[in-house]
Amino acid sequence: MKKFSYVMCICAALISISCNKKSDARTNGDNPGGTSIAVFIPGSVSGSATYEMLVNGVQKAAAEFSAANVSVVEAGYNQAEWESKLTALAAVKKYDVIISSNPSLPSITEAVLQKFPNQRFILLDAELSGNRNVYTLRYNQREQSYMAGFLAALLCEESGYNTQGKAPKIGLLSAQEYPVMMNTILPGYTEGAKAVLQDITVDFRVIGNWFDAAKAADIAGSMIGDGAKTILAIAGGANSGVLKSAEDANAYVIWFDTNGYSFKPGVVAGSAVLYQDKAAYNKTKLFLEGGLPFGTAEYAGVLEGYVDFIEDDPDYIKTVSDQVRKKQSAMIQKIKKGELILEQ
Ligand code: RBF
Repeated sequence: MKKFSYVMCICAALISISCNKKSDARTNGDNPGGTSIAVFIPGSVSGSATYEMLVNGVQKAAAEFSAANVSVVEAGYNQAEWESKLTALAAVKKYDVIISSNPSLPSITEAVLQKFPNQRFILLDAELSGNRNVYTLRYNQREQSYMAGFLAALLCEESGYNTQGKAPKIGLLSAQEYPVMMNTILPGYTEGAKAVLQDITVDFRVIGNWFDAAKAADIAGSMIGDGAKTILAIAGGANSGVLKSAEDANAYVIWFDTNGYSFKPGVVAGSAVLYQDKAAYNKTKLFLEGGLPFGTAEYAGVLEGYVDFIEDDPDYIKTVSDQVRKKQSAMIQKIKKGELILEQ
C-alpha cells in the first residue's frame, strides 16, 4: 500500500510537470521535451538595428533554458512574400512560438492565424490586442522622435541659419511611408523641433526600400543641398548612405533605434533609442517561464525603460556643444520626471 501511494505520488508529479510544460510550450519532434522558437525577420538582420536587437535578446533568453532552441528565418526585403513565408513557418507546426518585429506584422499574423489558429506569436514594435495567441509590445515612438527632433532643431538654431537669411529646416529620410511613420514618428519629430523653433520645417523624403544605400546617399545629398543640415535617418541597411553624404557635406545625422555615434563619430550627433534587445530578452524569458500574457498589447516608453536618448557617449559629448547638450538634457529630464508627457 505504501509502495502504491509512493508510485502514485511520482505519477502525479510527472503528470503535473508535463502539464505545466504543455501549458507553456508544446513539444515537437526535433526538440523533444524542449521549446522551439522561430525568429521571423521581415527583411534582413544585418544593418537593421531593431532586428539585430531582436535576435540578440531572444538568443540570450533561450541560452538560459537548456531545453530551448532558436531558429532565425530571414524573409528578405520583398514584402509581398512575407505572408506566404510566415504561413510556411507556421505550417511546419514545429515552433512553440514565432517571434517577430515591425508594425506590419499584426495584419500578416492575423491572416496566418486564419489557417493555423494555434500558432503563438510574440510581436515587438507592433500592436494587436485581443487575440489569445498573440502578445505585442509597442514603444512610445512619439517620445523617441520628439527627442530626435528637439536636438535637430537645437543644432539648426546653433548653426546661425537666421544670420544667413535662411529659413530653419531639418530632414527626415525614411525607407518607406508606413502608418507609424506618418502618424507618429514624423509628427513627433516635427513636434520636438517646433518646441525649439516654432517656424522650422521638416523636409521629409522616402527612399522606397530598406537597403539601397546609394539611393539614400543621393537623396540625403539633395536634402542637405536644400538646407536641411541635420537629418534623422530611418532606413535600416540604407542608413550608411546618409552617413556618407552627411560626412561629405559637413552635415549631421540623428540615429534612431540604437546607439549610432561610433558609426561615424563627429557626424552622428544624436541617438534616440529603443531597448528592443531588453524587450526581446524579457518577453522571451517570460514566455519560457510560462508567464507571458498572450492576448494583450503592451506599451512602453521612457518611464518604463524602453525608450531613451544616449547622452553619456564620449562621441556625443565631443560632437555637440555644451550649450546644446544642456538644453537637450533639460528636455529629457522633463520627460523622465513626468513633467513633459508625450502620450501616443
Ligand atoms: N526597420 C529596419 O531597420 N529594417 C527593415 O528592414 C525594416 N523593414 C520594415 C518594413 C515595414 C513594412 C515596416 C512597417 C517597418 C520596417 N522597419 C524596418 C521599421 C521598423 O519597424 C521601425 O519602425 C523603425 O526602425 C523605427 O523604429
